[in-house]
Amino acid sequence: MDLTSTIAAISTPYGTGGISIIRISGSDAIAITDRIFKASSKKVLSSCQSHTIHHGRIVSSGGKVLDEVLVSVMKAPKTFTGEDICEINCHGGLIVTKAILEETLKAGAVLADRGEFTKRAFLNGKMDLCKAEAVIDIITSKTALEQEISVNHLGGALSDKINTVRERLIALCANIQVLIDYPDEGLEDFTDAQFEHELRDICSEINSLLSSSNAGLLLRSGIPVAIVGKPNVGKSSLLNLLSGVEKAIVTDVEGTTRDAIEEYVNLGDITLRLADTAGIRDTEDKVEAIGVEKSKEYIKNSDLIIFMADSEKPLDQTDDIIIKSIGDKKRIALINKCDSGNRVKSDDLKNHFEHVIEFSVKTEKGVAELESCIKKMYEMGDISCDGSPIITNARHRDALLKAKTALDSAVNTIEMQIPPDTTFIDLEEAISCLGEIVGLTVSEEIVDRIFHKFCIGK
Ligand SMILES: Nc1nc2c(ncn2[C@@H]2O[C@H](COP(=O)(O)OP(=O)(O)OP(=O)(O)O)[C@@H](O)[C@H]2O)c(=O)[nH]1
Ligand SMILES: [Mg+2]
Repeated sequence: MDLTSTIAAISTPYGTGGISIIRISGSDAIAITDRIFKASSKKVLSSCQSHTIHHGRIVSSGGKVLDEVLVSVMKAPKTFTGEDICEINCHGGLIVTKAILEETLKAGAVLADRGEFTKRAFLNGKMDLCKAEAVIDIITSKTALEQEISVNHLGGALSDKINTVRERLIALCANIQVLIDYPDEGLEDFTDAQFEHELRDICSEINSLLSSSNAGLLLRSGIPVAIVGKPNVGKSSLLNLLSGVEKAIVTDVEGTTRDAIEEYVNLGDITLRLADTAGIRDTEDKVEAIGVEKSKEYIKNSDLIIFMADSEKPLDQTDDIIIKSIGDKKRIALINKCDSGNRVKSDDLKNHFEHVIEFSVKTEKGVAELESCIKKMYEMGDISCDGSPIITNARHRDALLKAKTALDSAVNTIEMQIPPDTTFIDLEEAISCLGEIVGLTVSEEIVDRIFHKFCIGK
């Protein structure tokens, strides 16, 4: 890509609006704008300070006044693209906006390609590839939550995580390199056991990033919510009702759900990653016991807990234990099966729960109240998608999967008692895959493809 040209484009949506913005970026941006802009102050923009705004008129090459405008001047390097930028704020009519763009082209700018401003920001080192992709995700996000995740990525949450893991792999490789170069010396602080421990730890970091993505469902994310309660209170029935799919098996047998089941649920603007967990109780059954342990793990990792009680049976000690295990997490209590019982009262739970809803999966009583309660908690900032990075992008996921394959192969090698230096190639492969995500080792073709998804003017 030619970085020496100065580019221009309309950066606001195509159509009529209150104002439109024509953005010009490149080494001649200020000189070009000076050719078509007459400031009310009579100053030329090239003599103005950076990050200032100026009132005036755009005058065509034929001497015709096209519009009264505000022009902002931002000088490199502290700009979005890292280059000099002028932005012309004109009145929002389509004809006038296009006419001004035409004038910038006549004055020496070239029309920007799709995403070229952001691509220049990437090529000029203003942002890495994850952050650039976050820009497009913010523009295209359809829900408040998607937007929140993208802003989080733009802030560097994902890049930081990837870079840290990548640095750790590079350190491992450096140690191996020393062992290869000086086989007789050995490294005091780098035993085979330490190598294996570090390698496994890195694998689990990558696995946790991967588990935040969900292959089939185009990598959405949501607020992690766990439904907990004793066996048979109706947890699986609730998951099926809210998700609209019969995902979890429902029977009147206690201990039906053995393993946690997750489903995505859309509540208007927000998405929940809802988990149905195994009913918690003391059990001799080995499989069920593992499920119970997993339920406790889910409580820890969720942002909101929906505790369910069964109104056919009074609360007992097991309910108390479950409520205690919720700790200080945000919570809502549902008294389910209100259609057939009334042995649990709201007052019984008021001490532990600010929100108690009389509920029935069968008649759908309380569903609207539950939804509005969750929405309010989200809007108040009580619950959110957690700050840890979430993989929402298929390209990132593919690269992580490739890194995982390479690292799994390294772990296999170690398990076969083969010395760590033989894993060097696998580790290098993983480093390169992680580099692809942040754009350190990515091919030009991929960069082009990514930025082509952008709209013109961004
Ligand atoms: N009357 C009535 N029955 C319900 C309601 N919700 C669930 N049930 C019944 O309660 C039984 C248990 O439902 P599940 O959804 O399997 O309960 P669970 O909490 O997932 O149970 P475990 O997986 O064993 O922990 C089933 O027979 C359901 O049909 C309700 O609102 N009213
Ligand atoms: Mg169940």
